Amino acid sequence: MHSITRFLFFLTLAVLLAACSPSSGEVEIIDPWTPEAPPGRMMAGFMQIDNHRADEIVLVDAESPQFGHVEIHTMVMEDGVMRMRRLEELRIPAGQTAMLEPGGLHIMLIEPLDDYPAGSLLDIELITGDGERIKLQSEVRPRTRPGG
Ligand SMILES: [Cu+2]
Repeated sequence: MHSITRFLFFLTLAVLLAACSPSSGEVEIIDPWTPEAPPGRMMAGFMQIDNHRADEIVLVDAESPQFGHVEIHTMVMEDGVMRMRRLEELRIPAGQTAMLEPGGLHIMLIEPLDDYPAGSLLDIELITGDGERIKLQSEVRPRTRPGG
């Protein structure tokens, strides 16, 4: 290759790689799921959130068209008992991961507007302090029985 051709080739390659790399600013939602709950009861949203951005993201709220009310919750120990608490801000530093899993952080899906048996898909939007909406679909899965 002529040097100018080679230069343009590598320049194009570099631009393509930059556009595809996770550092181009993606927030990745991995394996969002929700345990099945009795009809009418509130449900929980679990997932892994990877912040591939160069900046911290701050989640301040969440919404779902399938629930009357949605909150971000954490678990805290109070008088020797684990209790759920609403979290005003869920901060995920640049390059870091937040795990929302049973016994810890979760999205609390309150006031279901319908029944959502296993196999249902729940539309959830995570809302940042900047008003950005991160959309995801959480799959309702059968509750696994202890020991079963
Ligand atoms: Cu909760």
